[in-house]
Amino acid sequence: SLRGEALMLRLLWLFAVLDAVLLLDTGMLFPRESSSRELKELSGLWVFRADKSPNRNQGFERAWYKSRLAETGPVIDMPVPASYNDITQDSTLRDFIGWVWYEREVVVPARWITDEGTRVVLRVGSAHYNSVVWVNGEKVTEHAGGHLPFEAEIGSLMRKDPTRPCRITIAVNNTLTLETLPPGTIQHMNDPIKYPDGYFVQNIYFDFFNYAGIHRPVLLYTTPKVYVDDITVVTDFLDNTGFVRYQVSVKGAATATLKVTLMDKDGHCVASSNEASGVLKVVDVKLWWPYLMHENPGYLYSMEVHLMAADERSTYEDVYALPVGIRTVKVTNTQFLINNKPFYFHGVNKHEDSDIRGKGLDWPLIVKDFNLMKWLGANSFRTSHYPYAEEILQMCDRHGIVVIDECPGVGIKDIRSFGNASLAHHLDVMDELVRRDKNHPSVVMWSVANEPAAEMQPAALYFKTLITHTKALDPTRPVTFITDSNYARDKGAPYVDVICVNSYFSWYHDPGHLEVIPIQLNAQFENWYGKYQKPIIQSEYGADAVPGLHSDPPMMFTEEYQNAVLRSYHDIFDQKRKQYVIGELIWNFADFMTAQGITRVVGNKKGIFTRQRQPKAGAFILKERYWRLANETGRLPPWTKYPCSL
Ligand code: GCB
Repeated sequence: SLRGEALMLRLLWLFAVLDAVLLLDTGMLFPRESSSRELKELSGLWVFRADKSPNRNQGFERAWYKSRLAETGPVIDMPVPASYNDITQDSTLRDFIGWVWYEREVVVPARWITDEGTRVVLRVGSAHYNSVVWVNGEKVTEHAGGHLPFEAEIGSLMRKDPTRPCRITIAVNNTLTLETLPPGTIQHMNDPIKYPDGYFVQNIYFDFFNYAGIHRPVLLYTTPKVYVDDITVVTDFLDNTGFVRYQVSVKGAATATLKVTLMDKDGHCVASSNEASGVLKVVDVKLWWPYLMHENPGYLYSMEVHLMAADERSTYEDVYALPVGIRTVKVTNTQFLINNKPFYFHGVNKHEDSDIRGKGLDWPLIVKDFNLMKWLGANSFRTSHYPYAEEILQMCDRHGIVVIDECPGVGIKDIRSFGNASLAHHLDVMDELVRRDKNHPSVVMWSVANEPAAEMQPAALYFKTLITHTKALDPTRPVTFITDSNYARDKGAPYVDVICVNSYFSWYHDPGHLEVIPIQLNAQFENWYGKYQKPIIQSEYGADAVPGLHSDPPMMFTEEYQNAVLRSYHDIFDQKRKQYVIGELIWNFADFMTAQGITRVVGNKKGIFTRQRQPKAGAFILKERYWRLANETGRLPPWTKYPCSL
């Protein structure tokens, strides 16, 4: 029958794409407690010292990791997670470039040590930028790149001397080079008339403060020696049957017995299997829907994987539960489809940024931001300009906030950053990002870069390789890269599924001339669509507004001017969204810190909320619009339509 054929095709597709997602050889599952796994958060106060020696290398020369940090010099308290920059009154620490050293001693339950069948894993949620980690003076791992997690098994090391506490030392260096992501350069100023001896600065090509330190939780967790290393799910549905194609990878033993159970929200088993890979069929499926697109958004099942194995010494049991949202994503020439229904992105661009803690993970801030996004009627955001904390993506899964997941490929402006070493690192970062985020239903698209100098000749091959690689890693999600309004910077455009354009008409171009917006914005859309016939998202637009600054007629930097820019853009969006424009993301959700410069007044003021999350006038314009768009495009049943306030 036709339906049978469609079903067969679905299943074949699921199998084909899952094999691609499995190209990665190890997992990076989010650490979760279970009946077989314990977890110890190391958030709180760490011991800290910045290496202010002229070559910033004294810590390595004198092996600071060999003993307590307090024994080799002065130390201060440093909270983790947090950027270290804004914690003290010392401007040399705020603007520090080089290695900083963190240390923490931890005592673990005795059975973690005595039970040889237990793995103890040290996991750093993220640290910016290069990190080296020692346990009791022995190096256990290193990692290049902020914004993504890394881990090391440290059980055997701890067992060497079970009587003493375990000393964890982490050195972190925020120096950027032409081959890091984002790229940067160190410039030595050798003119003795102008600069002190040995003076240097770091140049960056992106517009946010280069906050550094341990930005996300550090923790220890245990698993049995035989354990669930990774799970990959790819979902689909036909009529009211859902399909969860999954693959579990096991480490530590050649064979293991598995039991995979899919539970609904109420804890009822809806499907199960005893295989390491297969398809779970869910009758009367409850799909994962975006916020404001359905009366019950963000529906999550829980996939419980239960492993049993044995060797000559012992038996092992591991349990891991993965939240699973069943949904599909497709792109046509003019539309973005979620569960086969057109989805219009009415959302924001964010930063991980706030007073005092900088880029450190902060639960009150996270929850406040979600409340603000929901108040605003935002159904989506882009993780400009780097991967955000997993904890944030989990919130998105649960609340149905759709995510464009961006890698830290921002500020690629120098031709030397298109070389082989840069590309190799960029590919690694995409691997790490896909490995970490592949199972989030909220993540619907990968963004490989923001505003690279894509007019340069080597960009064509660079982006072809990068985008093809990303699509091979994950054929289930579209890929984009973010361009600015310069049409010459389109070298990546032939390979992407969706074109994302940032533009600042009447701001960086024709400053003060609001009247140019309609003509220039219209031309922008017509040109990009005319050339590529791909759907377009306005991935950034906006204007700085210093809160409380007013003028009528509007002048730049006032709240009225920001309002006027928004209104003008919205008029054109309303024409084009009936055709091929599939979304609009304001720049920015909130004001954020940047490097100091003559165009920034204590940071970037394009937020519609202040850095303290209070609304500027523009927030109310956007709120009215987003709720109107939601009512128009969201396909909410009439009885759940929302008024303009919650
Ligand atoms: C952009 C960048 C963003 C900046 C913004 C601005 O195009 O993508 O990082 O902050 O413009 O305000 O200049």
